[in-house]
Amino acid sequence: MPNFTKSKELFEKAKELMPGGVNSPVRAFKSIGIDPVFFEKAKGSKLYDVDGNEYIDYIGSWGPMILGHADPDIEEAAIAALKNSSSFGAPTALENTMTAEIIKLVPSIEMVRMVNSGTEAVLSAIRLARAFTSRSNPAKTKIIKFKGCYHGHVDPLLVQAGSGVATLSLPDSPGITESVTKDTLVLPYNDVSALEEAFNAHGKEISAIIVEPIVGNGGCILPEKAFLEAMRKLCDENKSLLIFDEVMTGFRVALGGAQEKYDIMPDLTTLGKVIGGGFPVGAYGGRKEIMEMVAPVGPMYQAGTLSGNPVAMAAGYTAISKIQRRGFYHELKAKSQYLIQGMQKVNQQFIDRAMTFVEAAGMFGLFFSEKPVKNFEEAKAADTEFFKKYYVEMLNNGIYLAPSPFEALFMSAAHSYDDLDRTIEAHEKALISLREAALA
Ligand code: KE4
Repeated sequence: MPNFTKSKELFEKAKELMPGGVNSPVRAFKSIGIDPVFFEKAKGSKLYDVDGNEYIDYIGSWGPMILGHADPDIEEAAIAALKNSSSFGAPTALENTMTAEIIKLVPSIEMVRMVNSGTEAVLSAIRLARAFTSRSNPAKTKIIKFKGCYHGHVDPLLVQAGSGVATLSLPDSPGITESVTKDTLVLPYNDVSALEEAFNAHGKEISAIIVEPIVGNGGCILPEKAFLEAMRKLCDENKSLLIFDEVMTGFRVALGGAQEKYDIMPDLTTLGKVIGGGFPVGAYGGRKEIMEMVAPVGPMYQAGTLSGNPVAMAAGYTAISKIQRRGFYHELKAKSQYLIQGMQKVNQQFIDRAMTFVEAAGMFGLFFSEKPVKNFEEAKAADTEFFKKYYVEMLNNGIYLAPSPFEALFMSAAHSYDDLDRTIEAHEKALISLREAALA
């Protein structure tokens, strides 16, 4: 049982200083019901907490650390940029280099704007979609999103569905008014008929669909190809825009993201995480005719003091250069599959403990459920209570998973097969311990 003394002391102090003692809610471990761990350093696939405990990391800072922590090339590039000043608030050649690379790698992007977070990328893309579609039809104000998809803390998207399928939404957080969410429709994921119904009822008013093309915020949930194809078709028929929120899937599930994996071209794409190499970076991009609506070329306003700053560009460019190495995604996929197969083999001893797994190369997930999870309702129906107990056992065994059943897990190039074997052993130890506890 690891010693968490210093983490607990720091957390008690942190709770006096920051809401919940954290700078982002999920880090507080609230859904698990234990205190969070404070970390001191990380290298490759390993995390080291303030009490000296070592963990194999499957969060990777929620996606950015696809090369592993403290990548030496990213460090070197960021330090070199830093020496020339961390920010100019003026154009730099590095922004040309970085944006040219994103345009080269993301199939649907012809022009891109750099911002400072995934949230900022999404709120800008939503504003841009409405600006673009309302030119030809001012009635186009509605946005479709899906239950279980999270797109950052963007007011119009922090909503829960009202009763029924394609209904207007209610704010999911105080401080957000109904006037902001009344144009948001929330539909079930992987439900083509609900999507068709929504367009039948509101097609003329739908400005855009925004979707996680592989869900990473409701647990890891794969799309049915027909679902993505239906979105593309309905948007074309109704002159609505399709926005792929690839903040998590971009450069994670394939070099060209989910749009390359499923060969579906969105009109706009949002990016983040991997493209920052661990620094605050987001981006939104798409067809040139849409992006030229953005100021100063077009009338849609969006701005940012540190957007495209040289340190983040140097780190991000190094990251998206290194992942172009031949076989990079093949290796990530093989590691995720190896880990899942090892855990499934262990599960044969626990036929009373059903588990399903999802693999999407550098992203994967697990549910304590009998059958594969296709949408958020089914994710919620999985044994989330058992997940909490399992989580604590794995943490105590030195495995750092996402502290919620409604998150994805992340593989990195730095994970070794020894890490994976240790994780499989920890998985077996956790299930045995929990079976013994249940029988006690
Ligand atoms: P950021 O503003 O956190 O950079 O990105 C928001 C965002 C947008 N779109 C998708 C698909 C995302 O997954 C995210 C953020 N992901 C969460 C993890 N579930 C970040 C972790 C956190 O909120 O602390």
